[in-house]
Amino acid sequence: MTPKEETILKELREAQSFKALEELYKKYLGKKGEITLIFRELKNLPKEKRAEIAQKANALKGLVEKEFKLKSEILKKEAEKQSFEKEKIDITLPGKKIIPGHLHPLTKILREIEEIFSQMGFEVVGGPEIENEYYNFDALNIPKEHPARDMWDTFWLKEPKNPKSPEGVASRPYGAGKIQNPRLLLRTHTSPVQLRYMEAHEPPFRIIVPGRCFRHEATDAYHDVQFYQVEGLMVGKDVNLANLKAIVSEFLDIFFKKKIKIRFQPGYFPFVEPGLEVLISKDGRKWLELIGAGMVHSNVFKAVGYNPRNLQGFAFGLGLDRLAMLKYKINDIRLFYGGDLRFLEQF
Ligand code: YSA
Repeated sequence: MTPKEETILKELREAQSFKALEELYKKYLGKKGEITLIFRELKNLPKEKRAEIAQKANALKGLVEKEFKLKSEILKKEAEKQSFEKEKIDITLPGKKIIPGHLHPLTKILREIEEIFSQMGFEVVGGPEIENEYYNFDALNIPKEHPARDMWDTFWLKEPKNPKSPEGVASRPYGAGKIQNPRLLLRTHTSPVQLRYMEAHEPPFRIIVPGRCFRHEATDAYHDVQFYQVEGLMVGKDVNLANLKAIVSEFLDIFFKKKIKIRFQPGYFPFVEPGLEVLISKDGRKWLELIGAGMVHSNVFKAVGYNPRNLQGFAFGLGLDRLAMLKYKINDIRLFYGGDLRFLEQF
């Protein structure tokens, strides 16, 4: 091996990076590389020398290319090794815990309720949270100056200045055309949906209406400004109070998976006659009001165009939050709406 060949090989072997190796390749075999120039100069050499020089140049070129390939492999392996070291995964390290989301306790209870009533043949229907005075009060036999309106402290909505403006139209999308009293409010109970359903359907039927209600009242452990009710309505020819009692107590027994102690007592709601309240035993001694109920008043049937002589129906409004409180043994309704994860993560 000539000293020149030795120098070139040494340089190639000592290259520390791909970049350095590339530079060397350029230096010897690039367009203006030293070996390339030898080939270019061949034509200027005397004929007798050409063959010998060409042979030597070819040998040198072959040597450089071989060494270049070899060194490239070495550098590639080293780079791979380094990156493996860097990206090494320690499979013995404890993993990061992924906390899955889950349903809100009230949603769970809601689904259970829907399931039970569905099995009893009830259809689940919905209605608007923004209601008008007609459905929330008037058509439920609670006209404007009726003292019973005080039972439902109401959040009234501001009227749009121009009812024909886009905001005005958008603010009362529900049946505003035909009603006499379109003042808007946040519904105080789910009972208005009774009317909406009856206007559009013929008996016999049985429905439940789960939904959010709003009341402008002071909060305490059992009252909040927003809460959920589940309305029930069954209308037909022979529906009677015994049916109401049977359905309510059957539902509660299935829901709590044991025989539940309940008490029926007279209650007053203008849209039923007779009216009653269902109380449930909190701890065997104290009683909690859970449901308002009764037989649908003839004026309600008249408001939806039914003939009250041919029909009877029962209805009830159940406090879903209170049911959830009893099931989960929670002593303050406001915990459901506080968004405190320490509370919510327990379900
Ligand atoms: C009565 C007769 C019917 O034919 C149909 C429905 C009704 C119920 C009626 N619409 C009503 O709202 N009655 S109520 O004011 O007594 O409320 C019914 C239930 O909702 C209560 O028993 C209670 O469980 C729950 N509730 C009422 N106000 C609440 C509340 N839950 C939490 N916070 C509040 N502020």
